[in-house]
Amino acid sequence: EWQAVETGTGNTMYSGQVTLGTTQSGSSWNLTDAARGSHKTYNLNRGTSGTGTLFSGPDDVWGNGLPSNLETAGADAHYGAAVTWDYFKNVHGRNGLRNDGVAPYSRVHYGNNYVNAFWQDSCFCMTYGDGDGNAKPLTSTDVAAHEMTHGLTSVTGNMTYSGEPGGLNEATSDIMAAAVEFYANNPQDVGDYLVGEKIDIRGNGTPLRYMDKPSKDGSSKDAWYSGIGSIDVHYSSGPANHWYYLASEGSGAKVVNGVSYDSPTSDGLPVTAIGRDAASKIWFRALTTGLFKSNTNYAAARTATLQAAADLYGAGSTTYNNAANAWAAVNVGP
Ligand code: ASN
Ligand code: ZN
Repeated sequence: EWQAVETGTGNTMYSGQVTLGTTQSGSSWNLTDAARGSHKTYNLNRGTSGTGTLFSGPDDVWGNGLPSNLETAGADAHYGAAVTWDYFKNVHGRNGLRNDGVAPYSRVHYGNNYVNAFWQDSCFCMTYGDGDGNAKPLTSTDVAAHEMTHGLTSVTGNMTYSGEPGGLNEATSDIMAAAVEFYANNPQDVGDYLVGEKIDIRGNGTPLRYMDKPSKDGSSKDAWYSGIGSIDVHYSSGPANHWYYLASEGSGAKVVNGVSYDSPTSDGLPVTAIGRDAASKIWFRALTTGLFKSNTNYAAARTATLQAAADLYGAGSTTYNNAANAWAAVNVGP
């Protein structure tokens, strides 16, 4: 029995036709990405435990773009994990979540009509439901990057998943999800500061979250306030998501990749952009070098990211000062 590293074709639901890392074993192919830590994608076939079966078949073409073809969600999840792996490696120099060259694995078709996706430390894996009517798998690139980033957070800053640290944990996943989507530069899924805009969980075409003005979702907060640690972590993420948008793009009205944003500031002062690459590098450094910790709250996240900005760009540099102004704009001050 011999195995070969292959490049397959994925006909995804959310990202059009993409290249997938696959493996040929004898006369069949499977979704094992040998070039990316042997990341594997499994079909749970509506089960809720174990790994189900590794996607494999008689050819190296995966899915047909429709959710009724069970390979389609597999292709999306396999692609999302690949671009997230590439982003961490090529942009941040991190060889896998634990920096050990080993990938987590992915499971799709979890349960029946299951409208969520999640990361688990226990299996070191990401899992995706098929959504309402089993017709909208939660396997878009930004959702995959969000869940995979939970795995990165777990082995680095590990911010406790409640209170302000929980909001920062969630924001870390949204921030890296946006960065990965821009990095992937997929024509069918342009980079944006929206989370989950492809999976239509609400059924009305609106995204799950907005980073330019988080309160647009009706629940998230645009700025820090003293009680923010008591709300759901997917809403207390708002000020950090807003910091990332403001730092990346600056305040005011703007169009990026055809999407319109308008980002007001809580102090009424304008914020000048440092650019998405700098904002992402600052956040990633704070997360992965011991600056973010299990009990990091908003005030500590400001201190940590400004330390990261000082390390990368110099204390008192323009980038440092604008990163600080973006924190002031979400009501996190010294
Ligand atoms: N999709 C959710 C998340 O990653 C799942 C959860 O709340 N545990 O945050
Ligand atoms: Zn999350």
